[in-house]
Amino acid sequence: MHTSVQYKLSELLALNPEFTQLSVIGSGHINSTWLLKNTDEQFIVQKLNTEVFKHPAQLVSNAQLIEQHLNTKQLQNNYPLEVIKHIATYNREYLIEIDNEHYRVLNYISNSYSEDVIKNAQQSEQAAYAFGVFANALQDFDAQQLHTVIPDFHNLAMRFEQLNTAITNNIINRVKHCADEIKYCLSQQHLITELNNITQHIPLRVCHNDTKINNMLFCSTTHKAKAVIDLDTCMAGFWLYDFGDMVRTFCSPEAEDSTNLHNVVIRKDIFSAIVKGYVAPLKSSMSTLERESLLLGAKIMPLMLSVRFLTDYLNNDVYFKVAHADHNLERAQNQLALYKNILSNEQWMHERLMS
Ligand code: ADP
Ligand code: GN1
Ligand code: MG
Repeated sequence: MHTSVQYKLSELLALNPEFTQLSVIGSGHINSTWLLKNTDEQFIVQKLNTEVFKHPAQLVSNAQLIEQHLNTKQLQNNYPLEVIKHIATYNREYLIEIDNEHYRVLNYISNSYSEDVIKNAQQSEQAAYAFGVFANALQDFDAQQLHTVIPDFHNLAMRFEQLNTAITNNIINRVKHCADEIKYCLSQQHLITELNNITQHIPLRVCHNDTKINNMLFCSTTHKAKAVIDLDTCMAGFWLYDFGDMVRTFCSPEAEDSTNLHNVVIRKDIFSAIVKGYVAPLKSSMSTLERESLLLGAKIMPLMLSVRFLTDYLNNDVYFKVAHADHNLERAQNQLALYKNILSNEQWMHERLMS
């Protein structure tokens, strides 16, 4: 972060800029996040990616409405996790504009850590339980209040359309490098129909929509789940998306961009722990069909991310942050390996989910 921005931010937070230290934190693909330390205070500062989030004020408004809802639950002893709170500037602004960039400040959850790869089944059950508790706490939240921050975010048909457009445009001639991956993705479009058929019969929910493992904070002392973070994509949706994204990001022993593809597999103990943790707080609200639909989510999410990573690779890496030229292609290959492994374990997963 540029020193002049650091100065301005400190001033807006009524902190002495001389004592402000910023360090990059986390590994998110969209926003930029820093830990701000100032003598004995700590905050999270985020620069919002306004290419992705075109209306940052709407994003902050959504997150604040959810924050208020969860705070109320917490006061009633109905929400056992910590709530991420927005911090206002001295002039009571929650969205900060400096040099045409948008920032927001959040309370820092101390004594916590996030993971990019789940270590064991206990951690998996903890995180899944916390995402389930979060979903349960939002059951009486009116989804109409939320702005659609990214239209069609989990619309699989639209994601395929975007891939087809990128293939047609082929702006930097990369189609030839991923012809097999494209062909395979396009052969899986029957999932669009399966999704449309099932979603006609299950309720629309308020979803987190980005339940990847590094959007959970764990307590450094007890290792229990401590807080659900990254509420940027909270919108109406189906629980199958949140379940599917947990399966996608918890189950493989390899990171999302690992090229060690033979090891990109579903760890069965981790999957069982997700089912146990997530279903417990939601069981009484879920029909058999909705529970069954969760398995479709486990297929949809890795396929959708393969399609999104491939699309971005073809579009010259304009959406997800990349560290090198083939990064998005490698992510897509990783997600396809996971998707294929899920297909080969589908029957076992179904039995485990419904048992
Ligand atoms: P992104 O949108 O880029 O994914 P996140 O909101 O997920 O950003 O934050 C990135 C990382 O920063 C998280 O994975 C976590 O390690 C850390 N982090 C974010 N918010 C907090 C917080 N309130 N307290 C402590 N750490 C946090
Ligand atoms: C992005 O911001 P982050 O890293 O938590 C993306 C998700 C993807 C994920 C893949 C707004 O999440 O949809 O599933 O990368 N967020 C947005 O790792 O597109
Ligand atoms: Mg994140």
